[in-house]
Amino acid sequence: MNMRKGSVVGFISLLAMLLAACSGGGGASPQAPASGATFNVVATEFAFNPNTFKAGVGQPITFKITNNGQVDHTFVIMGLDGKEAAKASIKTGATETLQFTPTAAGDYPIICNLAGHKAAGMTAMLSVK
Ligand SMILES: [Cu+2]
Repeated sequence: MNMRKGSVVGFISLLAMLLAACSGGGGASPQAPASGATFNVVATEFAFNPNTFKAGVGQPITFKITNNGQVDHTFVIMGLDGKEAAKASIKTGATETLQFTPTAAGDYPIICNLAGHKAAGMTAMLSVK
C-alpha cells in the first residue's frame, strides 16, 4: 500500500518535472500537482466549453473555470441525490478552481444556477465510471 502510493507520488513528481522542463521554467506552478484529472472550462453567455467530462470513481478532479463572459456565472456540480455537491462562483474575467472527487458511478449534471442561465444552455455533464 505504502510502496504503491510512493510510486504514484513519484510518478506524479516526475510528470511535474517534465512539465516544468517543457514550459521552460518560466511559469512553473509553486503548488504540488494534484493527482487525478484537471479540466479547463470556459464559461460564457450561455454555455460551458467543453461541456462533457469523464472521470473514474474516486478520482480527484480539478476544474479550472474561466469566465470569459460579460456577467458572473457559477459552476455547480449536482450530486446523484439531486443536491448541490460542489460549487464555484466565477466573476467575469476571473478563473476559479473547483475540486471534486466522485464517490459513485453515474452522471453528474453541472449547471450555472443563476436565474435563467441553465435554461439558456449553461449545462454540462460529468460522467463517472
Ligand atoms: Cu451563468
